[in-house]
Amino acid sequence: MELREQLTRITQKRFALPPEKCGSRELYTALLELTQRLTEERPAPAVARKLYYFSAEFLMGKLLDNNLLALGIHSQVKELLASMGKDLGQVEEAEPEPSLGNGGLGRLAACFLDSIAALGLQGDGVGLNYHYGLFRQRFAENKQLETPDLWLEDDSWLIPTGTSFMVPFGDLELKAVLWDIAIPSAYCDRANRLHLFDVEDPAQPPASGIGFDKTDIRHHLTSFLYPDDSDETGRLLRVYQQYFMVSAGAQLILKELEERGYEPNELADHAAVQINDTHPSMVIPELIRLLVEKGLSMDEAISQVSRTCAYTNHTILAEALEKWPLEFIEQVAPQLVPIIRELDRRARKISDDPAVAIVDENDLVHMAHMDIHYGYSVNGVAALHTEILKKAELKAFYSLYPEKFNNKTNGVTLRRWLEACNPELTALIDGCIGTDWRQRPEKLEGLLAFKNDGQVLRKLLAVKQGAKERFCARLKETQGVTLDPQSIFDVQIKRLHEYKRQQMNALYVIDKYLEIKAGRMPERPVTVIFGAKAAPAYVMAKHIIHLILCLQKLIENDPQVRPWLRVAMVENYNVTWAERLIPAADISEQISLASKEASGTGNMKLMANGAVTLGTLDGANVEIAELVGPENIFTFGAHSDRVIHLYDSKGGERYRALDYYHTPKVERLVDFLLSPELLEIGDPKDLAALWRDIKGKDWFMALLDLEEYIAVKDQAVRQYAGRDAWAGKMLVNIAKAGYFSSDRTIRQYNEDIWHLS
Ligand code: 26Q
Repeated sequence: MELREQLTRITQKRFALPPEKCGSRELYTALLELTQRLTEERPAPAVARKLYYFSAEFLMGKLLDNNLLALGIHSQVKELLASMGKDLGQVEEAEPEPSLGNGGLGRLAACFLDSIAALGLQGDGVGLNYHYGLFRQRFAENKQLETPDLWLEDDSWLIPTGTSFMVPFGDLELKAVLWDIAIPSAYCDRANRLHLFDVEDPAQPPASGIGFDKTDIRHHLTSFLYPDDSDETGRLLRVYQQYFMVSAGAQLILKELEERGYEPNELADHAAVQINDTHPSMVIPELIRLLVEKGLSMDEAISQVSRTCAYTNHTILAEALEKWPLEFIEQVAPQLVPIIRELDRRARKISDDPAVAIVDENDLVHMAHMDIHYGYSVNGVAALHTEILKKAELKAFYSLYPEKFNNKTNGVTLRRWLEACNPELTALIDGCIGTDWRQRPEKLEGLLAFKNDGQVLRKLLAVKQGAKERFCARLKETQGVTLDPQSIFDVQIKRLHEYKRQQMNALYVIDKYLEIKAGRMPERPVTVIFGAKAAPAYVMAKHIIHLILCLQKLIENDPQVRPWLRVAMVENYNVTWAERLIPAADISEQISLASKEASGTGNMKLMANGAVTLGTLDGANVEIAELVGPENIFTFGAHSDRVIHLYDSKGGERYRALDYYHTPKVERLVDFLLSPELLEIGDPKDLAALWRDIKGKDWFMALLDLEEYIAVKDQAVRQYAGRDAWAGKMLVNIAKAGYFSSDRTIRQYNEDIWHLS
């Protein structure tokens, strides 16, 4: 049936209207239904071994655009709507964004699902159907306020499956109801699934506010996505969530194994489980428990599970490595306690080093340790990160199991992060090198042939300019902020965390402000754009947001500075904003303290859209620098070895913020936090707390790298003026971004870890 006819049938049936008479909301719902139907017709890929990607977060972003592209009907639908006087972009505005993730880890899981499907591999995601996604952020009085994000509507991408499993907790039993989101493959006529479990009787949303009764597990288990580890509340509920997810997921695996005609003692041959950080780690003892229930001996069960499960580490921040009190597990899933103790006992036979114990002397269960002993693969997410794991954080494990350790440098799906979010750049690339790069992203290197082609370079600059103008229009419309699209867009977009050092960028802004006040103008006007949410209980992160918003206000009201320097913080930064901002960025800020950012993935998206990185040699920045060469990236800052040495109490040369504060330049910048200008705008208490912290502690060493950062950024601003040379840098960055396609990453996971086909 023709598309027009299908769409008409749906709108007539639902709204008794032809599509021409429908508004965006109705058209969105109709296209949702149409897309769902077309996807449902697609079979799953079928091979001997099936992957289950377990993750507490899947930050999917809007799906309509992505799915229309994957189904190959995007341009048809766009034209069809246009013929009715409708705009697909406008229709997409009606779609709520499912924000079932905090940041990098959740978005990586979403990119991976896209790539697994694109490559035609058989692999499903397993997670939770949170009713509230990540909170919505609003700014009032230069501070962050959180409001609930109720993303679920009657019409959504969730497909009811009719499947459910009983999950036995210590004090109650709950039914886990399975909902699916279809993941259509971009290149073959198949679809995988994202399985999201929910409680049977979820609580109705309260009339207002974000709070709820955290002890009402039965109704609230899936209410809420945890806004990362800096939020200490409801830790027990988090353990309930984790067990609910893995128990239902493990039961699903064993049910599918049986349906595919295999025995429980063949699990490892037919299933692979990837554990995305430690949040799903209890899947290991749970699978062992279920296999023993099905008649396997403990030895057999452990052997099967150890050849099924593989673990990905995403962090080296000690405070983010999960350790749960055994008594929590005793309450939530007492049936796992003897299994965990047995796993610990066996691990202690392999090594008596307390550093590798699963249950420590304080009866804390180290989730990562369980994964490493009883998983067959341990991977980091960028080359440097994996090396640090092997040499430092997980050194004791590396000497026990060197063969388990491997690196899988992260990647991003260029279908969303280039084709969909930047069709203008995509068209320019296609015009230069054809369209094969979609399935062979390394072919983007063909662009290097155009490095000295003035016409292509000018087109590239024009594409960037267009994206900047669209972003400005959008920001004006939504936040009433007017920016100058001719200025340099210097963009730092990521969760707010001290180690990511947005505070250092704020100190750069202060430096520029003072320079301009003294009559020294930058080579070209600069707009420093931030997008960041702070975990609601992360006090210092909120102080940093406050500082940035105060600087924004200060400069906005200063006619002398305003033409040369602007600060803009985008409210409620999320996937949808990222899709608008990334095409518009000139400079990509990746300035974490070396050794602290496991990989970063925003760095890859920005690079693919022609932003030039200004970064430390941290995470995947190291690999970006190697690929593009020193003339196409701006690097600065202490190297990871030195940083690790400065943290090492045995090193004798510990970092002292005060030593760096007491230089004429740095002192002036830091003290500006307590200047009359800022105190007039901001909250003196918050500014003073941040000032004290930076001066007295500065745990993530912003002052260590500050002066070099300012110098290198000034250099980038100067180089921007040479437009052709800058466009050459942009082109090289795009050309080299193919390596960071998540298709490459997933091929490597499959070849080295999953062996699905
Ligand atoms: C832990 C305990 C209790 C509650 C929450 C959490 C929690 C939640 C989320 C801990 C960590 C996270 C998220 C981590 C994360 O996003 N890590 C990022 O992963 C990316 C993908 O690999 C990397 O690119 C980033 O460098 C890394 O910071």
